[in-house]
Amino acid sequence: MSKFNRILLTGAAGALGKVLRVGLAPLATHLRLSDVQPLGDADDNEELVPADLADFDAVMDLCKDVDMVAHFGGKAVEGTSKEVFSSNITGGYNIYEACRRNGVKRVVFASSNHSIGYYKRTERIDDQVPHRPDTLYGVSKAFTEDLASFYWDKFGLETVSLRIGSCFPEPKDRRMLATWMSHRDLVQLVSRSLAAPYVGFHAVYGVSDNTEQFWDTSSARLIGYRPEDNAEVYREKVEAATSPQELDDPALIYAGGMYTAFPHYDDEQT
Ligand code: 15L
Repeated sequence: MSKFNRILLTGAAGALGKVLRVGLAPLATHLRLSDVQPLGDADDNEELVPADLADFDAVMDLCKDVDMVAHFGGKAVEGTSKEVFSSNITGGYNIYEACRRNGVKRVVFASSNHSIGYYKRTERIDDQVPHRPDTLYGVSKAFTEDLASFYWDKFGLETVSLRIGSCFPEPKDRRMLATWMSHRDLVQLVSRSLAAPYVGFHAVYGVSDNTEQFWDTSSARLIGYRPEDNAEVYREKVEAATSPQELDDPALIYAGGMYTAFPHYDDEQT
């Protein structure tokens, strides 16, 4: 796979960021790592640049002399409107605008299945369906996907948008038997997204080769992704540890699972 001069990884101290810090190292001469959380000590090929994504000047500095960005920073779960908008919407805008001004070629964006969470698990959806976000968090991911599409059409800045299912060491519940992506498959998907010769604006579903699947994953195959893991090997363990859900439970009906049943988080603040 081609070697880049410099890749920026945002969210490098997060759960997936830590996996990619190791997994992407062979792809770049310099791996620039950023987060608001501590990043530890720098390895030989690493540059540590702490930054708040809501601070445009800091993000401008972050994106200088970078070939491509793996944007995994921001809030990774539902939150209050203030939290989600500042880290994911302002933060997403700052990344795209700083990439444009710095001439960055491509962003690999950690979107989420929650941008389309209100489709039912019985509907076979592909990457072309309209967004149906299930939370403010999902709305922020849908917003950044639209922003990415705009930056491609108007300014020629490419994006692969990864609608990640559930990326954990192992599936934790019955839904994740369909939505799970292993860490090994994550590294492959991000590597392929960085290395593909042409992507324009391209959305893909980030899941392993699970026997049970909610989404049409063919757009990921177009960029060479061939997942190696399958959640099925965990089925017995997961089913023994969890009870089946009621048939009218939204967490069972919709692909977004329990996120579709979350309240508005601002209500808890008042
Ligand atoms: C996500 O987008 C979250 O980041 C992750 O924590 C999981 O909740 C995942 O979705 C999921 O849908 O399982």
